[in-house]
Parts: sequence; structure tokens; C-alpha cells
Amino acid sequence: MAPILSVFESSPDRGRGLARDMAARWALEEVGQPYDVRLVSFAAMKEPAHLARHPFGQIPTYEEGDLVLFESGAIVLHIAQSHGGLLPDDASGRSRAIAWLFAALSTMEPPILELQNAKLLEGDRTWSQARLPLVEDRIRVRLGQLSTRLGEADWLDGGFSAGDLMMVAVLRRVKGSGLLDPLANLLAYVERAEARPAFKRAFDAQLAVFMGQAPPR
Ligand code: GTB
Repeated sequence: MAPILSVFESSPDRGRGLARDMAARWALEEVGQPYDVRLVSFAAMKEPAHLARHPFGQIPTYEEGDLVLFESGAIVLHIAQSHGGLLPDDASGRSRAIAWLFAALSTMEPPILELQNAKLLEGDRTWSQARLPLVEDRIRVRLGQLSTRLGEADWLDGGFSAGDLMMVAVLRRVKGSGLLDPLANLLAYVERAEARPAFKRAFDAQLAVFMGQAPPR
């Protein structure tokens, strides 16, 4: 039976592929694993049926037989570990790819989330405008470090991996902010990943849900 992903019935990102089901969909497309989706509303996410799948009442969740997972990083890692194509064959390379997956979520993403929260949740506070440059500077530091490490390479460590997939999923959240613009290699890195056929299929599938169309499969 195909695994089931729970995703927003109506994503607040309006189909831009920025919600966290996108990374899981993309990983499934990369490895060629068909999947089904369960559409959940904000209200349904807080109901017991969904809380049994996700203790924090969020998306995405992933069900495969008896296995129920939450956390997009754990889901992508599980998909990468149970199929070929998203992790190198050698043990050291696998560990390094997994380190990049963690780096995306625990080093790059926190300041990016902080900026989103500063704009969306704190924008009406008197101190909000004064704080934004500080938050943006913290993102700039991390983007600069990542850009230096990437250099002229196509991917972070050899071939495209689950680490690149998660890193690009995170970087896409700042793509429209202008913060990536001075870093041509990072911008090209994101665009290179977005040009992958698997990314396009995942993007189209989540957009179809937002547009109220039947998923492509
Ligand atoms: N650490 C968890 C993971 O990685 O899976 C975080 C999961 C999470 O934050 N899920 C969000 C959620 O379910 C959806 S993706 N929120 C509902 C709730 O908490 O009640 C977060 C998200 C939403 C919208 C945008 N956007 O519009 O750009 C970006 C990210």
C-alpha cells in the first residue's frame, strides 16, 4: 500500500510549496515512491484522530503500514534510508549527507523561522521594525557561511542528497526576501534543485491541492 502523507487542506502559503509537506513529497518523488495524501484542516489537526498521528497537531505526518511518523526531517530521512537515490552508498558519505539534513533544520532554519515570526506574529509591536535588521543579519551570517562552503559545487557534498533536498526546502523560504540575491552561487543552487523533475512533480501536486484540483495521480 502506498504511504500516506497528511497535508494542509488549504495551505496558508497559497500553493507556493513552502509548507513542510513539500520536502516529504519531493523526497517521495525523487525515489519514485507513489503516495496518497490525507487533507487536514487546521481544526482537524487538533482533533484526537490527528493528534494520535502527530503529538503537536501539525502537518506533515507519514503513514506506512504500522509506522506513523511526524517531523519532516524524520520523514525525509526515513524515505532516504528505505530507498536508493537520496543518500550515498558509502557510510561516511551517508553520515555527511545526514549532517547536512540536520544542518538545514537546526542551523539554517531557526533564524529564518525567527524572521517569519517577527514579520507575521510581531509586526504590530512598537519594537518590531527596530528588531528586523538584527534578525536578518543573523540569517545573512548563516547564508554567507553556507555560500562559502558550497563554493562552485553543484551540491553540498558530492551528488544531490537528502541533505540538499532539505537545505533547499529551507532556503526557498527566504528566496523572495532578497537575502539570497547577493549570493549568486546559493541562488543558483536553489534554482538547480527546483529544476529537478521530482521537485516539479511535488510542487505541482501540492499546488493542485491548493487549487482544489484532483492531485496529478
Ligand atoms: N518541526 C516540524 C516539522 O518539520 O515537521 C514543524 C511542523 C510545522 O511547523 N507544521 C506546520 C503546521 O502544521 C505547517 S508547515 N502548522 C499548523 C499548526 O501548528 O497549527 C509551516 C508553514 C506554514 C506556512 C508557511 N508559509 O505560508 O510560508 C510556511 C511554513
